[in-house]
Amino acid sequence: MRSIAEAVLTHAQGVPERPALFFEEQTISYGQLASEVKRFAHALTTWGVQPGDRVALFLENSPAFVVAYLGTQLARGIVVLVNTQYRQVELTHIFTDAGVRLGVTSAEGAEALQPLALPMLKTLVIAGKLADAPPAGAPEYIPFTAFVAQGEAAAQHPLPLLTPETPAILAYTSGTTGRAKGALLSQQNIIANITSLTAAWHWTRQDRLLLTLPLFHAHGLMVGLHGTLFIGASAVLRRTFDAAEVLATLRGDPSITLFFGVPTMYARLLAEAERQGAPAHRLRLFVSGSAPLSPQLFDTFERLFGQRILERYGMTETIMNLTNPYEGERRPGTVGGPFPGQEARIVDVRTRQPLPPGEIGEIEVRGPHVFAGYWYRPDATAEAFSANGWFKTGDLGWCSADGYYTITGRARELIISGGYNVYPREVEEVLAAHPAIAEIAVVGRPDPDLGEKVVAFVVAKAGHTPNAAEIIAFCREQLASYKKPRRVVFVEALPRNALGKVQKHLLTEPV
Ligand code: MLC
Ligand code: AMP
Repeated sequence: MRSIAEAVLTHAQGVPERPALFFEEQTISYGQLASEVKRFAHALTTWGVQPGDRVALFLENSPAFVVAYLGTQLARGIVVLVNTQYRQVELTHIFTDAGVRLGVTSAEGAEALQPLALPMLKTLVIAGKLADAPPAGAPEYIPFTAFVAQGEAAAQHPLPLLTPETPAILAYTSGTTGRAKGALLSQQNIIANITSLTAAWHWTRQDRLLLTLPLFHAHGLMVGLHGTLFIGASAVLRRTFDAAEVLATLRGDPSITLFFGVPTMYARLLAEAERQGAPAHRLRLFVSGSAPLSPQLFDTFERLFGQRILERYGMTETIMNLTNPYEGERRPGTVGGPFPGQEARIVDVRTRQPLPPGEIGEIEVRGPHVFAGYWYRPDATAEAFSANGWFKTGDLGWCSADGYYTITGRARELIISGGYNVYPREVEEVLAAHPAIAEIAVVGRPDPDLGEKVVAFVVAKAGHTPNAAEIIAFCREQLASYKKPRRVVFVEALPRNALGKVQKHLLTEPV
């Protein structure tokens, strides 16, 4: 199998009636999914998509997302993933940097894109209710169904074959500077990783995943959706996560066997289960990742749900790296060891030499799952690798003598809030432009629900008295809402060292 799209076409030939996706009232079989995907791919080629062209998905979870995702790859386009919370700063950067020609979005998404100057973007395929006709100068709109129908006439032409090297996904992920970089993943990265992952977690065709994670990030897409479609299993896809609804589904649907979530989802499930009682369920596996799962959450979950959560560790550039065992000890507070066919090690941050068990250093990984590089950023790509193809994750940790990795911190400045990454620098850059702000420092603080929350320390400009609400609103206008400060602390000055660098560890807020 060389791609997830090919896997879907193969399942469609062998078992066309088997359900692939359940979404709201719809049941979509492999046969139906494959024919929609092929039509979408043909429609793209008819429209003029060339191999390597970037097609952005700026879309909530829905079958249309899955069709457009696989269809784009089948037509040899590169899918650009876009979080639906992104606003003008992120959208302008991603669409421009990736040179997106065609976008698939909702009517609301089209509204968010319209005022931005995006000269490369020619057309938007609108899934859902069509917005009013676009104003002059804005991209052309085509309704999703009409677009897919254009593929009908071309359906007899063969589609080009995907090879392992074919670029598949451009996923933006930030770095130490405020600007996100596009991590380019190939079909080989995807297939190598999902082959290891499905084997490690004993994923079979009989499994049914309750999928409430967003499809525009690695966890929902490259673990949840890829695993399901690769193996020929099924998923109950939800638009969003809602703790009460998930509990009701676990209680009422004995066919669900798998659930994957970020720690915030587990914290909310537990809070809800404590209110209404834990459901009797038939799941064989709960997986957590994207942010640290506390041993306390692990224990309480085991007590209430009778299952030890399997924690794993991944990253956009590498998809999944480390996993606790399916069989064997799932050790709380650790992320286990490398998936089959992949390698990991701990190195000294300065010398880049491997460290013995028990010593803290940076985690490096290597294998066929590791991306080729950042989109048109050879400098950043070179910096991301050590000698001999080891990828520097930027995460700190140690490995026990028996091979379990524990993540202790991050070499880069990063806040993980509810499983979403927030780079302080990006928020600082936006807020530094606020007319009443002289200086700003953004940090992460522990939060019982989100794991970490965004807090801003602000020095007001002389003669100005900004309030927290207006600063938060200013941030929300330009950036994804989850990046806004949850708390704003006004200070006289920021602590700086002799070189003038802000010493964030000295920032303290009044209780
Ligand atoms: C939503 N909000 C958040 C937030 N999510 N604020 C901080 N952190 C978050 N994670 C804000 C919204 O901006 C909004 O603010 C308000 O909360 C309500 O929005 P909502 O859409 O109703 O949110 P909710 O349903 O509560 O979302 C919580 C959540 C979601 C946990 C379900 O954050 C989520 O799906 N997280 C998963 C992210 C994920 O998939 N990460 C994987 C990345 S891949 P306002 O002000 O607008 O009302 C990766 C690699 C790997 O990391 O290893 O997996
Ligand atoms: P992203 O770049 O959005 O893919 O986020 C990847 C980052 O999420 C990693 O570099 C880690 O910092 C973090 N992460 C993922 N899984 C875990 C985990 N199980 N425990 C701690 N951090 C994690």
